[in-house]
Amino acid sequence: MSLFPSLPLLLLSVVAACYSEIVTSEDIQKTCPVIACGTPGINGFPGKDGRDGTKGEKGEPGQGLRGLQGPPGKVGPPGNSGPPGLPGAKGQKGDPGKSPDCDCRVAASEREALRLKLDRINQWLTFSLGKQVGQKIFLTNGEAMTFDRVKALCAQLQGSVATPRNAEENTAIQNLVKEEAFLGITDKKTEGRFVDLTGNRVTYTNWNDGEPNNAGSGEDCAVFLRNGRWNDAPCSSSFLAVCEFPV
Ligand code: MMA
Ligand code: CA
Repeated sequence: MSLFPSLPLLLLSVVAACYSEIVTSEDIQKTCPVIACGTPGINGFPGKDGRDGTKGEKGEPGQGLRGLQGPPGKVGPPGNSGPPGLPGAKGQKGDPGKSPDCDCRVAASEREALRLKLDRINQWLTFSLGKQVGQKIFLTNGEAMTFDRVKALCAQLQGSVATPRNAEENTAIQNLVKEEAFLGITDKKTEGRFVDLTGNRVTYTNWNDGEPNNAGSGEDCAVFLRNGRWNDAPCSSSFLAVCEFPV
């Protein structure tokens, strides 16, 4: 709004006010005939300052340039560890493992270790019993029993009833036993025809004088005598169990 149009109005107002005051002063002087009037008093002192006005509204921020942002502060100390998380999802199924048969390197080393161990055990047995002949060893548990039980016992141990094939093996048995023992030789099937447990006729024999004689009610089993020679005797009798095993 321009100031120019209002200036004449302002001046007019001031003039009017002065005229009015002058008139009032003349009126007062004109109404003084009754009361003895002195000269007008001087103006009093100005009144006290008025009370402070109400606080104004907050001004707008200044126009000055804002300072640059300072460098980041130091890293604070690590916080406390949080609670354990929830279990993860189940993983995928793994690859199929190798078959034991395929792990030949380990199996071979284990086989070699076992073979060496068995060789040593065999040496201990041979040293202790001293009855190994070639690739065969004769062993006894010291018990006397019927032929059928000896046969079953030796088979259970993956062996067979002692069957000397030559003088050397016969001597080995003689060095092992101190009592009469069953041999793996019978003539059950055909009297007088002695065969081994596989049914083959034996080529080596060492019968005692006068044997085999099939004495009494029948003697179908071969028995090793203390002198190392053989006698035919009943299979139902009990004699020492001696087995032979391949080494
Ligand atoms: C016993 C018995 C026979 C053997 C004769 C030898 C009396 O019978 O052992 O088998 O042939 O002795 O004299
Ligand atoms: Ca006899």
